[in-house]
Amino acid sequence: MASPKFVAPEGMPKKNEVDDFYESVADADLQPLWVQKGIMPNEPPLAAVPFAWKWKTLKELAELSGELIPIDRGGDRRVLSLSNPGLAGQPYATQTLWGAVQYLGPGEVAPAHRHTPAALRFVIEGSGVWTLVNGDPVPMAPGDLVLTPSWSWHEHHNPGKIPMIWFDALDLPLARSLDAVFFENGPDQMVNRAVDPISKSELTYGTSTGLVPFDHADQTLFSPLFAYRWKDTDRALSRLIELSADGTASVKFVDPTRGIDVMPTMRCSMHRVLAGSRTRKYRRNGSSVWVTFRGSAVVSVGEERFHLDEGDMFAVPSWCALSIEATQDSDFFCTSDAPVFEKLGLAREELLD
Ligand code: 1HN
Repeated sequence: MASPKFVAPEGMPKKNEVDDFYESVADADLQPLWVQKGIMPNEPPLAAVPFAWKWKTLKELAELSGELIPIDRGGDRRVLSLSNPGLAGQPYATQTLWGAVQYLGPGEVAPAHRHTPAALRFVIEGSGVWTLVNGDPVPMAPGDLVLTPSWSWHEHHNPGKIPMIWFDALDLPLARSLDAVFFENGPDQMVNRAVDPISKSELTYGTSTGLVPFDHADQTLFSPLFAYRWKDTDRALSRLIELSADGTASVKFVDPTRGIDVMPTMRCSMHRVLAGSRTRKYRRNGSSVWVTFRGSAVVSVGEERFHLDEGDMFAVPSWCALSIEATQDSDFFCTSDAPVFEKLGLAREELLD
């Protein structure tokens, strides 16, 4: 005898029809919005965590890498990346930024290459290194910011007697997430040249404040000035802090021809906080990576508090409140993805005190 057939009452979906529907949707590689959870959260669900790396450890391991690991084609760069413990083992400091220490021993060369991710160096210690940026030799010294913008050829040379350690930042995680990464090795033939004390880029764009060549017609999106010298940064901060009411002063590194960020994906800034002073507490979306260049301070990032000394680095993930209280006169280098957020109309900021 045939089993009785139950028919769903008028207006009620038939269970089998619904099941069949979901199966058909999945088979068609589609997904209904109404079953998604958390696709549009009230606030960014963060993976990266506030985190600090101590200089003592960074330096010890960078030096050890110098003893143990050769650099040549293949390895190319002796770099230890800041790996945010919230990012599941990825070699990234934040969701969008690569941060690292790079070690170049005396007599060593990191060979030429270029990539679409933009990079910058902030020098922490050492001397005698120069970086060839698109054929222009740029000497490096502590406190200097050196740019190697997207797709610019670069190679690092240490003809000196002592090692150099610098902080590297790249927009690599961002570029990766946009499927925008391209990479190319340069010729194996090393350049071996005398280095001018001042790069062509600085002679052209960096010697007189507010003056750039009359016929400047650069079509690139990045600053044609590749090096920002510590003596200039220090002088700007010293003068600003004279005028400051709260013992803090900040400068932004800009393209001298346009007054905009040095590169389209990374903002660079330097912050001075005098002993006993505290910066205002704010949070922004987008993330940043910081280097304590000088001094010591207590920094609060989200729910965390870190005691920082010279060389210590820290990551500020998106939407984590930040404030810095100096215990000694302190200078911090910072790089962030703020230009991206601003250009895309996604920037948000909240002052918390
Ligand atoms: C790179 O090219 C350098 O040129 C440093 O010094 C760090 C990290 C990932 C990919 C490329 C450099 C890098 C890098």
